[in-house]
Amino acid sequence: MIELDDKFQKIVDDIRALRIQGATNIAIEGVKAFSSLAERIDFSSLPDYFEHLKKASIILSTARATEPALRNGLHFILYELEHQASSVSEAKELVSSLSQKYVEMLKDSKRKVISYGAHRIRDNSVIMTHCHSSLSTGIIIEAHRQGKNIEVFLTETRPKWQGRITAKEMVDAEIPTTMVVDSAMRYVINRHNVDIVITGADAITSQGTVINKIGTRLLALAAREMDVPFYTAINLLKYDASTTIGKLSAIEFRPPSEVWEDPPKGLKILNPAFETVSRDLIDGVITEAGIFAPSLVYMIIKENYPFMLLNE
Ligand code: RUB
Repeated sequence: MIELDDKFQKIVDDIRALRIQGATNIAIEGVKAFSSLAERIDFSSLPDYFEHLKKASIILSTARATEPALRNGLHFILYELEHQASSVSEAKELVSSLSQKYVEMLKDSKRKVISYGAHRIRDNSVIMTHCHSSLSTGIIIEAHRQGKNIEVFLTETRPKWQGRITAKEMVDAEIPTTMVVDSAMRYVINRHNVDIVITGADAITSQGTVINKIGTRLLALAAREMDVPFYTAINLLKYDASTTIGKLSAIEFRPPSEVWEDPPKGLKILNPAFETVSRDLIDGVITEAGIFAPSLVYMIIKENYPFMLLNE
């Protein structure tokens, strides 16, 4: 175990406890924390410095198991440092510009996802979403800003209530919004003329399977039953490169106490944070490279982000 300073440990704890929440925010705050740690620590030998950074990167990337956008950022910074720096001081000079570059890639891809996604929303639409995804809320708010008449239904998202973050953003933007309990998601699609479902995602695999908050597949199944198009708003920096070589994406399980703090003795509680949505349930992924079928993801990654395929 390495010694971590309080500043770094605080970010790791905030990510674990969901005080920093949503894949894009986690990736941005995670790479910033990594870069500022890399500037603070002192080692006379470059291999020792890199060894320390690699351990720090593992601690950050395992704070939440299902967050490839953070993992890809840390790999990107470490890979470039190892290839460009020949001393600790050179590495320290480089690290902040590399982390800024990755943060800019995340922000730029988010701007594009929001712009393309907003085009997809028709005037007079009823939109349904789940959990809190800054890409999905960005799309909805942009469509509203463009003067489209829209209405939103959202789920509360048990057990951590991320739907409330989405609800506040929608209400602040003055978008007519209704919240339901998670188990009412099919009811809403059936009875409230939902035109389009848009959710975010934490990860996408080489086969085009998307991973997002638990409940997302149920929403996709309900949408399919009623022939309502289901879209995933995702920047491709969330590609899980380990799936290219056959590994399975990890699904994070969180503490049972989030579901019930004081359960009766002997009760087992399962608290999966995420679940998969197969590509056949997804009409399109809304990405920075455009809107396309999820099965095309590997080809697009190869063209746009070849560095990710060096990770594993
Ligand atoms: C959040 C969640 C979001 C994705 C995408 O889960 O599932 O849909 O992270 O977020 P949690 P974004 O609250 O457990 O982190 O679109 O902001 O990247």
